[in-house]
Amino acid sequence: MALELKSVRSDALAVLEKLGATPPFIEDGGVVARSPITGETIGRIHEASSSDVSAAIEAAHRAFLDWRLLPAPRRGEFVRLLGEELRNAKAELAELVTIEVGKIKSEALGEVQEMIDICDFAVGLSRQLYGLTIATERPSHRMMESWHPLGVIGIISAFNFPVAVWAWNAALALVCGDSVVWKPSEKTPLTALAVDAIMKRAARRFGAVPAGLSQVIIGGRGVGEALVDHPQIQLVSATGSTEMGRKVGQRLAARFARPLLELGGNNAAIIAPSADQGLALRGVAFAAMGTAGQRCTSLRRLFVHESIYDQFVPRLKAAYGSVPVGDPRQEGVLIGPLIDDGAYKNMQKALSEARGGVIGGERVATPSAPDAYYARPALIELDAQTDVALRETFAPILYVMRYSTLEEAIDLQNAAKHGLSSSIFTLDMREAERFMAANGSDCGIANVNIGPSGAEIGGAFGGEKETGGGRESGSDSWKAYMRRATNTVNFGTDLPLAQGVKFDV
Ligand code: UN1
Repeated sequence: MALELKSVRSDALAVLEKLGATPPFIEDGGVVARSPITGETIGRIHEASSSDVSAAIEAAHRAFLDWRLLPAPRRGEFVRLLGEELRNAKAELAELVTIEVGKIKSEALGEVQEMIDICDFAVGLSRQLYGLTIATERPSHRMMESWHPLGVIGIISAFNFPVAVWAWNAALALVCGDSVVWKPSEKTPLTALAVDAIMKRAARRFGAVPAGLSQVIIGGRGVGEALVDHPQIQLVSATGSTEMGRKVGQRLAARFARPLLELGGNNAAIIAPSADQGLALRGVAFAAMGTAGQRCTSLRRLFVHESIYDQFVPRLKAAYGSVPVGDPRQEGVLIGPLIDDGAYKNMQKALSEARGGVIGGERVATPSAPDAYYARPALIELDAQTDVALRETFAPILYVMRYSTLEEAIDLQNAAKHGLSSSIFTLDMREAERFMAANGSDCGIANVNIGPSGAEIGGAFGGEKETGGGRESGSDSWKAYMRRATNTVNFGTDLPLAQGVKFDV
């Protein structure tokens, strides 16, 4: 069946205007803002030069010097206003996310809600940037830890969460007393410019925001490299491919700057014999097909116990066969387009390499929009976990395999190079605990009876191995955005040295 797609360009321009973010489009060159819904170009945007990047970072550094002195709860008040502005703009920003990334409405609204949630979290945090008091070995001494603002934080974000990942970083960094310079994916410049406009509204309401505190630099790899290499950037939080993260990590290490890497995932779920199969089916369907398989937490590998395989997998296949693929603006559609032709080609390459029973994967015809790429989600049954299943393909492909013992399933799951997210569906508490134990899942996220995607902001988000080791968002992730000072204070009249050392002059 062919899809009839209406142009999105005028809707895009109208929503940009509502957001107060109509960019000065240029005629030629620059970064192309397009919509995957139709493949149309919405406009071209000036790409930052290396001197633009330096100027932005230097201004952010000057802003940091003032911002770090404002009491943290005052900084929290600014983030509270940002959260309020995001609430006001939620519907419009979500519409723009749908237009620029192709997310269905509910997921786009969820992404903006994730921004609001992290703002709320950061506001509370602004009164909780606690350090420890530590027992000392010396009389009349006190030891403590102080947490201080770090500096200018570079944020490199990916197309698939074009605004939420910025918010995870920016909301925390701002309450921690840092300034931020953001390089969004070159595939999503418009949502970034819209967020910048929202940020400016919050800054006007707050009043005392130093100029340059939060900036956006639009561009490709060169702009990212200039950001990573700039000596005034203290931490780079980068979300994207492992290949990109490896380069970013090495460049930062060369100048002893901090990395916070949130790279790919090749996430798995285990369906155990005792699983509530109806619940597991919904969990698997959302995690594997939601966002057209383009989340770093998307489910890509499924291990189903041999005793229930022949019940569970046919039900899953039926869901794959009937899931509505189409224009994400349309009510009822659950799967929108892939981001671009590159994503579609990678998907087809993986499908042609996988030998096994494949359902789905075919392109949905879009005669009125030849540059739009819609594909039916693919489910591939494999006899063994082959190389293609161990590679992250950023597309709606699910590899399904049988297992016989939990040990075997955990080993298969942990065989991937990435270590982001994982889950088990079981009603057996021994299995659930074994999965979360030290010799269980080796991922940063290990869930029970929910899929691997769709995390809340309250927990630390990130993963091990080739996922890069970074943690963003909730829990104590804020510590990455601050520097720790250990303070030892002597309030006595003697000077006892630690470890009993004598040095009498
Ligand atoms: C990402 O895909 O980079 O857990 C982030 C989730 C979302 C965030 C995904 N809250 O799926």
